[in-house]
Amino acid sequence: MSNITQSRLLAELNTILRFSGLLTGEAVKSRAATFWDNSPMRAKALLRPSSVEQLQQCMRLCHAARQVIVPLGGNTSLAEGTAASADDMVLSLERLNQIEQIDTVSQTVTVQAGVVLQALHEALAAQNWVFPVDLGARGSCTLGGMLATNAGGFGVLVHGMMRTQVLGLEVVLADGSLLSSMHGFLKNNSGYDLKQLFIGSEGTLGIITRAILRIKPALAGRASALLGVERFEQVCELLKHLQSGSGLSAFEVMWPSFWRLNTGEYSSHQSPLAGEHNFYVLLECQASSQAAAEAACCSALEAAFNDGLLQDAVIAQSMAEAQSLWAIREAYEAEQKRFKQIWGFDVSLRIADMQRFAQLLEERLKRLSAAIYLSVYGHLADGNLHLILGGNPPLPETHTVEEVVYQCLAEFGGSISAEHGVGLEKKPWLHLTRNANELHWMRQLKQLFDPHGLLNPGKIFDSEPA
Ligand code: LAC
Ligand code: ZN
Repeated sequence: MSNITQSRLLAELNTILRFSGLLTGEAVKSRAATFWDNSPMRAKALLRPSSVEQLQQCMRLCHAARQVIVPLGGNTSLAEGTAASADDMVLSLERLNQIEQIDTVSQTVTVQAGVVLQALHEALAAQNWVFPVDLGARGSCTLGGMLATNAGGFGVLVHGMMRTQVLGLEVVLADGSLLSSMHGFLKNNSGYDLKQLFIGSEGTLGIITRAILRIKPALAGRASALLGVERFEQVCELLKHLQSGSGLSAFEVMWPSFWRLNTGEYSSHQSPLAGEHNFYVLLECQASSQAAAEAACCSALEAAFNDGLLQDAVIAQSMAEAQSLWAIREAYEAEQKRFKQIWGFDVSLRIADMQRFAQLLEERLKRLSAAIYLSVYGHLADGNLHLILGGNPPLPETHTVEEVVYQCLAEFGGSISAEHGVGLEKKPWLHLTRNANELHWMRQLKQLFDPHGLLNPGKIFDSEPA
């Protein structure tokens, strides 16, 4: 145990980080708490190492001083996974932002944790390669944060989540030591696959610093279409239909509550479909050329139309039209304008249960408060729904609202977090998804890797059972 004082800790960190790498006081406060919350960032200091060695030195010092560290990626967390107190230090990976190597023979890219997703997409596109994970926060989320939360997004039905893309991982542990598993090939069954422990661990077991990820040759053609569908069974039938031979690469479903909100008076978007529908499906098909993608999409939709699976469809005729369709799906402005209070949920459940769940939840929320608006949408093929609950006061307490949602979800055996993680926000409900034995072994792992509880403590679960 070291008796290093706080002022000495800061002075030594300053020496390691060479001044501009260490922010304190007003420089910390001048940053927003998160992408979603403009209040000042709270932290005793913000550490911005520019190399893995610097990061290790910082961690060694902080470990000796028993200083709590909250790792930070693109700050787009939706579950308070990076919330910090005024006594914590935040460690941002923002200066570890190099794409180190694109290896088109091995079909891999080696990245530092702070690389922004969009920057990776652009660097690969220039060489006709692609990293297949994509999501709305692409302009700010970082690969390290995406790995730490096992992010999903739009392509999961074909390519899997972040975990599926990882061949190699490098992690700095709580004591500053390096755990490197930077292999660049898929098959490696030579003992425990340690890197898997850190993927989705929300920065509680180690700090992800570098990774070797899988890349794929880019398909030049992408066709997007928006469909209006009458019945939920038809939505599911459509998915199955499109999964055979159309090159389906995304299948997003939006309930009318979502559609009305995001094409209505609080939105800058307009519905490109004339009528109203019970379900809206936004899909994308990929192929080796634009003509082939459009042909595959058109013929699959024609067949579906002839089978009576859809009521209406628009197929984007240009990249700009495709983008305007996707902008409706990725929008979040309308809910922010219309509601003073917003509760977001990210749940998973069997596809077959989704509509009954959405209906039952709507009824129960109505009973709780007529002021709550429920907007439903999500990555249907992944069994993943996002729920936005919005309203203006007077409204029930957050806990009461969460109880209604999670109680309903538990009746369908769903998970309280599909792709956004647990953070602080979902911690009280984790027991609905994870049994006591699972939680016991999670705590054992935390104890093993971080015995002093210095890495993002209190996230996912508390160190002692409640
Ligand atoms: C989305 C984010 C909220 O799918 O996960 O839009
Ligand atoms: Zn999502």
